[in-house]
Amino acid sequence: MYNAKEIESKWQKIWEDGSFYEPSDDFSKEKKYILSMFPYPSGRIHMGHVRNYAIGDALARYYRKKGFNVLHPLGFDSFGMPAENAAIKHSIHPRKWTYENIDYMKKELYSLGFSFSKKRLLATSDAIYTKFEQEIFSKMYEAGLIYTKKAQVNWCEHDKTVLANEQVEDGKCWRCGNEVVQKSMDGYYVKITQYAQELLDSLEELKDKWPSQVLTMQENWIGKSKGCEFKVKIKELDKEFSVFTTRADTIFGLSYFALAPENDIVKEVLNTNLIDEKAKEEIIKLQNQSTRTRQQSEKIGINLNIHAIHPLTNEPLPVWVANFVLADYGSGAVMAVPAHDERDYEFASKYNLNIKKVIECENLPFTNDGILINSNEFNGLNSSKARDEIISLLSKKNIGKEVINYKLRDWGISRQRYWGAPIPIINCKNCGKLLEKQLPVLLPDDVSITGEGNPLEKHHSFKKCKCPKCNADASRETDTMDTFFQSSWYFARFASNPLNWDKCAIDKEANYWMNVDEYIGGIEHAILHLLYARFFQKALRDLGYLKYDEPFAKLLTQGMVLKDGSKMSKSKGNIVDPDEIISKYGADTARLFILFAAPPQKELEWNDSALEGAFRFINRLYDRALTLNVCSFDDINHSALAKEDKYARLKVYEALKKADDVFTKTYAFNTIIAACMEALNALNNAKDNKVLSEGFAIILNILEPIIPHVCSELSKELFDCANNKNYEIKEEVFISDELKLGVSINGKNRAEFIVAASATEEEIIAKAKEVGAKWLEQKQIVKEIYVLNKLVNIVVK
Ligand code: ANZ
Ligand code: ZN
Repeated sequence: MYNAKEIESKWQKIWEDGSFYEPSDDFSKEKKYILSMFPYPSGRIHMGHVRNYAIGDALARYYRKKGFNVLHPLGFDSFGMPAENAAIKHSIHPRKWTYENIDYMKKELYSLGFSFSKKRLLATSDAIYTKFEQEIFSKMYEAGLIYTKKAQVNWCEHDKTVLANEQVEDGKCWRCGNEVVQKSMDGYYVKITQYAQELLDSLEELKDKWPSQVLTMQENWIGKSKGCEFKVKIKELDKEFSVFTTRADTIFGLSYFALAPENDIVKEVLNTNLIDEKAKEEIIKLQNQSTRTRQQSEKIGINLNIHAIHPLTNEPLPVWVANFVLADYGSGAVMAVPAHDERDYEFASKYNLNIKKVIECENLPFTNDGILINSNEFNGLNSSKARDEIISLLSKKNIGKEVINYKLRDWGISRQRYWGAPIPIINCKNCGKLLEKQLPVLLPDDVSITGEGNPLEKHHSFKKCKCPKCNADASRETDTMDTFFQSSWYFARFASNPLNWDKCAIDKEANYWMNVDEYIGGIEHAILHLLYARFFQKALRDLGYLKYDEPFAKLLTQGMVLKDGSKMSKSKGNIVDPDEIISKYGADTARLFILFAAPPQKELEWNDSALEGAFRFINRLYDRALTLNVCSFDDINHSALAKEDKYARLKVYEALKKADDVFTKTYAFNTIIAACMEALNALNNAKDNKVLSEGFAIILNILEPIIPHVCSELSKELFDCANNKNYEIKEEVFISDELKLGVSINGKNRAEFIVAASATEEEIIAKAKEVGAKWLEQKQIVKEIYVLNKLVNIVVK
């Protein structure tokens, strides 16, 4: 009887003791670097993890079997907020919480038989990881790739703390319910915008290797737009401001200007009597809202009671402040053309502003390109031509110029929290900001985490230090880094020899292993993580750490695991715990179910009966295998076999043929599993011992990456070997005694027919004409061509 527990713990021990899953340092071998995104140590693994790692493990085991040198590491993305939340809620130290979770999850993952390298296991909160992360930070800082600037953060006045976006609920603090305000604070920024164009250009390299949807998301996030920036003068103040537009062709439809609440002109107006107190209060309220809140609420505006001069018609136009204008895009000011822009239209309708049609159209707003009307000398031009001409007119007049804008913003990495990698900077009142010389700068353990303020700020000694330059009393930076900083280079760290991990951030061996050949993870990381990692790769290349331009050669985004139609989550109470599945059915059943239930890219609906089906299949495979009378099968005489045996072989080799395609291209593991099931059914009717032995050897070989324990066990039992050889396709299996051929007339497929494989060409053509007689009536045959083993092509007049 199949005993999953016994078999699985036996094989896990064999694999572990034999260090089977450590990559070799024979760099002459062809390599495959298979990486599933590393988990956050939240406490227990969930079905999403099982799916993610079952896919990666199947690929890793497949390539090992094919003779590749395989790197398949695992780590933990172990800094971040949940550890601090646990500290606040359960008064447990974040470090303790994190490392206990890691220990537990490690056990869970190993109990699934995943073939991770043990020597490369890392947690990003390890001191040694922090040390080299701070080194990378320092190199970037020196290269000008990291800088500081003032920026808006969410601030709770009651808790005296900065809040992450997800800690702001309906504009209120998640802990105390106080209204959240925007506060300007110094922060550290990574100059990812310096690489905007390259990040866009090299998406080309990833075409057909990454899901196209992800490429589009990256492209939109970078958001390149070509447009025009021009200046306008204000009538009532001796001031001007710039606007950015991608639609210079609609300039004659301009009917008002809209400014971001942060625009300098708005601040200027707040100091005058041009608007009343009530209007001023409303503006300040807008300024205190986060960009997110502003964008989620309806369009709101306040008339500033000033006018700006249209650059071509000299008409004075009203200037408003509006919540939909972004402070940090373009110049934080919009030339509003309500007839041809949705947002402007909504806004103008609400506040009764002028709407002027300047592109030929039926209904407003009309936002496409078209033919210009009501636009003086530009009437009749199409939009694209008009844009060029209007931009060149504006630049001739010295009012404007062509500019390229990116939506991509520099990446703010300062977090005012404890459980993160400290930013290695010292602030000296004489010398300014200086890099720490002694790395790593580690977190003190004796902190009290209450949710109020930044624990590092309040610590008795962490801040105290001497300036490395003038030796004056100085203070250590208390910001820690965004956890995305850690996940932006872990893959390069894995690629370095662990024996060098205490010597450098990334060693030379990394260039052998990089890039990641197969990267597997959730679609939720389609934008930020992948973009930051791509940026890091390029920056690390320019800093001399690595050679390649792109970190992930291929990307597979796995679908979600659902139950009753919605994502499995604790809050919905629809979690299925992998541990329970493993203890009831075993790891192989869990792996088989998850890879069989749906193609990996698609959503997977949980199904208890399919899980039991997977278990039954393994049982059948096991029971049947042990009844075999195994013999050597090198010399099967195919043509002498009985019909059932031939058919069984055909099914076995069909599965084998499909396997390469599945593991290297389509990842449709469900289809290869189905093919093995079919083959196994066919083998039920087979009688020949050689055929049966061969069939089981091949099926166990194909399925080993998916259900490794039971396949290893049976291979050992039956064949006394690891059964990891490469079975060759035997063409004779596919040649049947009969041929199925097509008849095509003037290139159109018309019919099919069957002839004996021994038939001559003449006989075949004669038969084809007979079958195709209906289409040959009253036609003259010009040509007859027999395409070997495929079809007869008849050309008629
Ligand atoms: C006039 C106009 C007319 C516009 C029209 C669009 C349609 P993309 O293409 O996404 O880059 N814009 C400029 N700065 C902005 C800001 N800080 N906040 C919000 N919107 C801003 O968007 C460029 C367009 O977005 C610009 O072109 C501008 O509106 C608006 F029929 O100018 B347009
Ligand atoms: Zn100093």
